[in-house]
Amino acid sequence: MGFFEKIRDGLKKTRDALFGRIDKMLKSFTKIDDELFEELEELLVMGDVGMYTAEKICDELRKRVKEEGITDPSEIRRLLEDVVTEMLKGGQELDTSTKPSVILVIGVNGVGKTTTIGKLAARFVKEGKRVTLAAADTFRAAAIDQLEIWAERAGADIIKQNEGSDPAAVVFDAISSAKARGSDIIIADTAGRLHNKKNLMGELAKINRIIDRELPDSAKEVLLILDATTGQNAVNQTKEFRTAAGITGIVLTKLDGTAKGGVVLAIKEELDVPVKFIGVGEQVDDLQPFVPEEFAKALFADENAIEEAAKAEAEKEAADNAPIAEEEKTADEFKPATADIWAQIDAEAEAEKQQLEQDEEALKQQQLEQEQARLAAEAERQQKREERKSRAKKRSWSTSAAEDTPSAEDDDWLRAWREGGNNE
Ligand SMILES: Nc1nc2c(ncn2[C@@H]2O[C@H](COP(=O)(O)OP(=O)(O)O)[C@@H](O)[C@H]2O)c(=O)[nH]1
Ligand SMILES: [Mg+2]
Repeated sequence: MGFFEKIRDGLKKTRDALFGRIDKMLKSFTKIDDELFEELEELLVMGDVGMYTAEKICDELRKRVKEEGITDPSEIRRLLEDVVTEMLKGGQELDTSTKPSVILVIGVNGVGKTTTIGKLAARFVKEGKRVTLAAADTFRAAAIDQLEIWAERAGADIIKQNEGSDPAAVVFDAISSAKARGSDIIIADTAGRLHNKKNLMGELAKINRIIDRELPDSAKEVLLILDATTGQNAVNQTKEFRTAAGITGIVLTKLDGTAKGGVVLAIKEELDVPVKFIGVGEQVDDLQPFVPEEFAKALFADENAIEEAAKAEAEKEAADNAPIAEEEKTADEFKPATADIWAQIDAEAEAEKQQLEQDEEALKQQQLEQEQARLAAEAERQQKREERKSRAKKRSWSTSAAEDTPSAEDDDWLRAWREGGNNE
């Protein structure tokens, strides 16, 4: 089955839901007016295209309708195909230009990371490339076994360690192994769930660091795998991973099982991350490079155009089905990471930790000094208060002492009072 047939079949549910409704709606209109665009926008939103992107598509359609002087609603379909194609274009190529190149595969649990890696590996091996897989999802033993099965199926090498081991160490070993064996491509699997999100992001950052230091001049792709059946939630996942991992592209899986294929548009337009591959089934050849024209055609073109495209593709495929020459493979012994390199990495981590501790210590010292200064100032104020008080006390003591001693006037008054006979 050719690529186009694959994606046509894979997108069938989205096509039926999204395009089926759009087609019906367009047929119910005799002229192009605001109401048509409003209904179209609503249908696009229902097809998981997203509000923002649906609006943008309709604005562009309005512009083109005006420019081209189109009046027939049935022409909207062709325009839609064009607008969507242009919207999706850009950044589709996977950069595997160096030897080795590295592809880091990330995403939440169950989206299809391991399956996608297996399919990718098979694709590269078929192109005559040597592939090394890194089983860096060490969270569960089953994840390592699953990747091993795919490695065998695809004819790829695999580097693994025990469950629970450091994922960055697995990636490191895979890089050393790939260098020794002359691998063309390293693909690293990762865990989709750890004890918490901070751990997961920290781990991905560490793996990224190892790749950057061991392969500073290599082509690197960080592919985020998204499950199309989650619809708009896929957009949110992209936002979460984007900051931590430096995503270079998306692989959208399980398009075969969903009518939410429109989410491709939302991802590209809202987040500006290109979709590079799409998964349209569980089999090894169910991963397809994402070609915007084909995608738009599979969604919006009429049946005749689709049949023609499929036929043309089948002919082309038959023509260039020449066998690919096997590249000579070196079989050098793989040397696991030497202790001194790990010592260096550990030393770096230790230095980082010490710096952190020093900064903390300095901060504490500073706080201590501030507190001491505050206490000293307070003590000084207190002393001054005491001094004032004692001065005041002295003053008040001398006044009351004076009051206690009867004055001459007092004596006169007392005498007068007594002599007056207390006549009140
Ligand atoms: N229908 C369909 N199923 C897929 C696709 N990609 C992956 N899967 C299935 O999704 C499930 C989870 O895949 P897995 O690779 O283990 O996900 P991971 O946890 O991200 O590594 C498996 O049952 C796969 O067969 C796809 O494109 N289409
Ligand atoms: Mg997995």
